[in-house]
Amino acid sequence: MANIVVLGFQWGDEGKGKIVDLLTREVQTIVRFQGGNNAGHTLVVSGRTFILHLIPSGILHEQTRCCIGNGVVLDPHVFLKEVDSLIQQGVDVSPARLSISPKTHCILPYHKAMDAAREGAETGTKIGTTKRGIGPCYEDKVARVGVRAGDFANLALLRDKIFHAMREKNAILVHCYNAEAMDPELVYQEAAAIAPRIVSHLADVSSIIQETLAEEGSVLFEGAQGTHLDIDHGTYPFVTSSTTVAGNAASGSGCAPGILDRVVGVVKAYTTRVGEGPFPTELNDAIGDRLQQTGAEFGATTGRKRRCGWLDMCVLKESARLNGPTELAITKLDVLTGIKELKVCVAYEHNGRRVAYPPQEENGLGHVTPVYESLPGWEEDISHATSWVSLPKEAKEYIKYIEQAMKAPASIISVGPDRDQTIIRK
Ligand code: 2SA
Ligand code: GDP
Ligand code: MG
Repeated sequence: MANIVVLGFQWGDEGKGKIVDLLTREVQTIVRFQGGNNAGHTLVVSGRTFILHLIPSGILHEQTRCCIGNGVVLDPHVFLKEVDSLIQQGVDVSPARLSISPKTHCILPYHKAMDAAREGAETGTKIGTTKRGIGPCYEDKVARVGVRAGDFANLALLRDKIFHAMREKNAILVHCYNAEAMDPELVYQEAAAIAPRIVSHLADVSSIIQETLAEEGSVLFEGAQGTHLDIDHGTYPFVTSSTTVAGNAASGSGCAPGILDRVVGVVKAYTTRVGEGPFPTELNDAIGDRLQQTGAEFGATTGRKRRCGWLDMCVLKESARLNGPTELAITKLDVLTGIKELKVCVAYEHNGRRVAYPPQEENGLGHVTPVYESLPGWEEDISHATSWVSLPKEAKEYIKYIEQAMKAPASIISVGPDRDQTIIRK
């Protein structure tokens, strides 16, 4: 029994939700350890589509216990909406199956107001956030004025914390952004009204992990966003506000790093990005449009069109360096069908030198020129391929190229959104 970390190796939306759903068969417990409802994981099961933002993608498997770890930021109203929508679809989301760590920080309406005000401001850097209040909530956590899920069990404490945090927030909203002040009593009343439901899901996630291991079970740690959106290692400042790399699977859920056995790097067969920020292999041409349309590249949370481009091995090799993948899951290979010449970025020209990894200074990726190699494409429809041998020679070469550059085997190859459109290599 191995514990598995599943991570996005590009800028998010690699298809992590589908891969988590597949690997869930091998585990008993699933934990989300960072991010919040900025994530959007799409799962297609026998033609039915589920989009999950906060609740771990493993929830669709009845035998699993799903946890929201301390490293997540949780919007309690969105959480309950997602719970209700899953109940309507016949999924068991009772507290016995779905737990929230009391240490998880909560996104409240003033966090969303701050996010929207900053993104709408004329000055400052526009990040292209999802406007879900993610950054402001993590700011409060680090500033030690955050409201945690456990506080919903103590309404007097909850009220005090909301009033304290909002004094500063209202001053900023009004004086810096010319926005309306918010009423702390109203924010508190709305939170208090849902407190009993939130409290019913509180559980010690760290202990659940330990219990799973003690019973010889295993745990899957579900990443959100992607390595190059990491607050430290991503394309700062065009990043999300959490640590998205493998190391955080342990601290964001409350376990020791030594228990992480497998790291599965999810790699989309081309590159996409939503929001602002540098993207060296971006294609603003007919091939870019083709990838966007064939791949149905729209944000699962905001519906924004995703920017599309060629595969970037410099970005991927850095992800391998940061996360140490034991294996890869390569997704959306079917989307490349019919493109005669597939370009892959193998290095960058940067300040007159050729480099193999992203330059580390701020906006380094904004000042590189990609160096490409070409690989032959294939014409055959691969969306029903279920075995390695049934893939066209060129598709196999493309996969082998990625494996060699990243020094990790591709154990899963995805050729369509459905659970069944998958090649598992033993
Ligand atoms: P935020 O809201 O503060 O985390 O935004 C900061 C940057 O992080 C990017 N980001 C994402 N990029 C890709 N996918 C994400 N999830 C959704 C999805 C996105 C959507 O699955 O499609 O629907 O738009 C995600 N979440 C955050 C964001 O674009 C900013 O660049
Ligand atoms: P995540 O955020 O990494 O979980 O990815 P998203 O769910 O935001 O985006 C991935 C999209 O690609 C979803 O709409 C999936 O249903 C879809 N998808 C996943 N794997 C494949 C695949 O192999 N081929 C195709 N065509 N679509 C896929
Ligand atoms: Mg997504």
